[in-house]
Amino acid sequence: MQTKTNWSLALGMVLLIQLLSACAAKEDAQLQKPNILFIMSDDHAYQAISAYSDHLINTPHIDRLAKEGMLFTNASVTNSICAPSRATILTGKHTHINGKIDNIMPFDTNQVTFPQLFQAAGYQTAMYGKLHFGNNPKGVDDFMILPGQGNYINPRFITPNGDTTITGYTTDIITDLTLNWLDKKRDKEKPFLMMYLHKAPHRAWWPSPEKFKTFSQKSFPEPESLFDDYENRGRAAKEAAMTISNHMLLSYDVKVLPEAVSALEIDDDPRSARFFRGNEYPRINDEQKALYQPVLDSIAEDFKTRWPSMTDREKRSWKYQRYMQDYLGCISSVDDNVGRVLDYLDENGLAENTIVVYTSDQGFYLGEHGWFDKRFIYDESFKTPLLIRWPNEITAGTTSDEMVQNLDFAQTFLEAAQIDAPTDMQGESFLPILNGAKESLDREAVYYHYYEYPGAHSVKRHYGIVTQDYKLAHFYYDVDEWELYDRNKDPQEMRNVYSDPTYAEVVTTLHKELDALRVKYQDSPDLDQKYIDIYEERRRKREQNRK
Ligand code: SGN
Ligand code: CA
Repeated sequence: MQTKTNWSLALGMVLLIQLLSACAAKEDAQLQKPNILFIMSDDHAYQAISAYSDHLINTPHIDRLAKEGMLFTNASVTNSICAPSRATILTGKHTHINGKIDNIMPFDTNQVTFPQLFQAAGYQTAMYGKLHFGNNPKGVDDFMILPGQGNYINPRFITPNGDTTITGYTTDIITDLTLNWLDKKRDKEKPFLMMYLHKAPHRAWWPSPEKFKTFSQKSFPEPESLFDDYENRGRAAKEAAMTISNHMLLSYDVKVLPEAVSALEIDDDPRSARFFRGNEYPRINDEQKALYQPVLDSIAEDFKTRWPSMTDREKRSWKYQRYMQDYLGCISSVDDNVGRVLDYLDENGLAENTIVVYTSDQGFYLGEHGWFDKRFIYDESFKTPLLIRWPNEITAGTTSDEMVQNLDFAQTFLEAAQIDAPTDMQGESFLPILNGAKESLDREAVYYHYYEYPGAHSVKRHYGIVTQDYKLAHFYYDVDEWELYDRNKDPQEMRNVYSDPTYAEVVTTLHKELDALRVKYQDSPDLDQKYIDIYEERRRKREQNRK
């Protein structure tokens, strides 16, 4: 009897020990799961990251991610505009499937977004900064997001417990919030997913007072195509309303005080003065004003002295310089702040097992083709910066020219965290590229579709296919034009060779491949029409409301 009891006791002990160690192993596995720090800025052109090219600015902190990780030279988006890009990132689905075709269309919140899957799998999750999505995020334990586009100075935030306004410069503040959560708010026993989302360098490109001062003294090289005349292209490029010459506003964009503009009796667009009279400049306090005003005065002075005698070309160059000074001033703050966060990871032993991603919601024109803004399938807006560091898995200093897309992020992160991805996501995990398991994905081409037309900047609707060598696009709705670019021979995309007989075979092949991609991703002429009808309906409603 005695013996039997001892035996059961011993067995019980063994079972208990096994159970405890199983729990510990589970906890260990949970702890070993990588953290994800997803850093995204808004409208950050890869041309303005020195890991890609240092002709405009040095971004030493963002560059660290390339030096210590992987730089993607061919990363792109599926629809080059803010909210649609974010919807694609969150759902892992193309615009025509997740329904967020433009910045206006509401997002159906019944859809699964990847942070929800991380949260359900035991991750600590948070989001700070610009979501610009129309809805509050789902699947995050904590968030503070800017309403809509948000403000650069003294921004208001939406939080789970109501609104709050914080004094200071938005890029610094979003970083403070992020660091505060990492340091004080999260459960350090669990892996984390942090979405750290900058507003900068979005229009109207408003740098911090210090950067405004220093960058207004700098000058920058002009891109070769600054004076593009859009010959050899279709109507879409000619009719886009995003030129530095005609659509970049003197007060709103390049910060010439409205008094200086009217002193020269120039008819600036009526919307232009709103920067100084609307919700941006007037929200700053006296202390901030004392820092900004002297720089604004000297810009106004320079403008009044030089503008009247400038040729049109010189005016374009002058505006380009002002644009770059402000845009790059914003980038410089983003870079400094990325540095603060990377330092935090280093100092807290988090660097090794944290996947740090730096990207933008799309690319941007920095004077190429005479433009600012984005939207087109052409490279500067179609491509987006992407740098990823994960010391445990990625070989430092590697470069990949794989055609990865924002469509792939969700599945990549989920696979890295060993969480099952829903089967209806449309991307492909590029984890094998990151950890070197594969040299390339089984992907010959990517698909693109832009919708927001008629709309801001008048970039016509188009869809297309991009391979390593070519780009074929169809502009439709109020045109029916095809464009083909030879990416190797014409990297600046200055010559549409669609009708050039030398490319006849390429055209035939690409048409077939494009049709196949449309089928693969379930896009169709019916859906094109559905999304046109939505615009027609919106227009009818607007007209009715006017009556
Ligand atoms: C605003 C900007 C546009 C910009 C869109 C979309 N105009 O409308 O220049 O293209 O946002 O940007 S502004 O006069 O309000 O600055 S997005 O990044 O949100 O898609
Ligand atoms: Ca954007």
